[in-house]
Amino acid sequence: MATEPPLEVHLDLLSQPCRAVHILLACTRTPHRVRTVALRKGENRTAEFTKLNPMRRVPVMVDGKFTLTESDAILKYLATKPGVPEHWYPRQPERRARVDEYTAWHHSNTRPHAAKVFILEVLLPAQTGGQVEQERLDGALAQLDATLDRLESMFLRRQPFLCGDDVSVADLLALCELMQPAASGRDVLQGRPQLQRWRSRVQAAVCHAFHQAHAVLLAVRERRRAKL
Ligand SMILES: N[C@@H](CCC(=O)N[C@@H](CS)C(=O)NCC(=O)O)C(=O)O
Repeated sequence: MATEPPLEVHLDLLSQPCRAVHILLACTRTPHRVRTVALRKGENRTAEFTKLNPMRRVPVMVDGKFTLTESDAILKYLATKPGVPEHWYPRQPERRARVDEYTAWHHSNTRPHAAKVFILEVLLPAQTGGQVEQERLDGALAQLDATLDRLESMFLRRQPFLCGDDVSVADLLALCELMQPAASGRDVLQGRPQLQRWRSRVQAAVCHAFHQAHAVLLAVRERRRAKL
């Protein structure tokens, strides 16, 4: 009998949504194979990868004949596989809707605002060799601050995790995004004890998977520190 090819994920661990997928796969012990797509080498622009995802973005998941893009869709697909603990993406309609509520909000709030800080502070200076544009960075930090306020006052108001009493895919998307500015040594949760406690709870819930997924990003931080 022919054996099923393992589920494949195309990832670059310097990418925030890719790390969320990586952590979920590790925590749920889903058998899979990682295909690394190094964005800095332009490996997302090859003909082969473009065939897989014409948008040339990671993450991409291939499960047999089924190819899926968009981290949100991939995380929810993986979380509904048989045997995966329910808390990642609850079945009960209201609880599931709470996760969907956050993930819908995430892509126009936490994601662009944290990513902009990283782009201005790390990516653009690395690409152009220029200085950080302080005025633009201050603007980005102010936008991120407003998003962090909302995370505290809305999503974490009465519960330990963003969408309830247990960790879900929403926490993975959020934390991986908020970690991205750490590449410059910036802790965006500094001075925010409520969010710091949430981060510790998520890290404890996913344990070694967090460190595995973030090792590459934190190595960037260490290399930058060594150059100072
Ligand atoms: N909405 C997509 C965004 C994916 C995305 O923006 N991926 C970035 C890395 S974080 C990428 O592949 N960028 C390559 C490029 O734009 O050339 C998701 O959540 O999966």
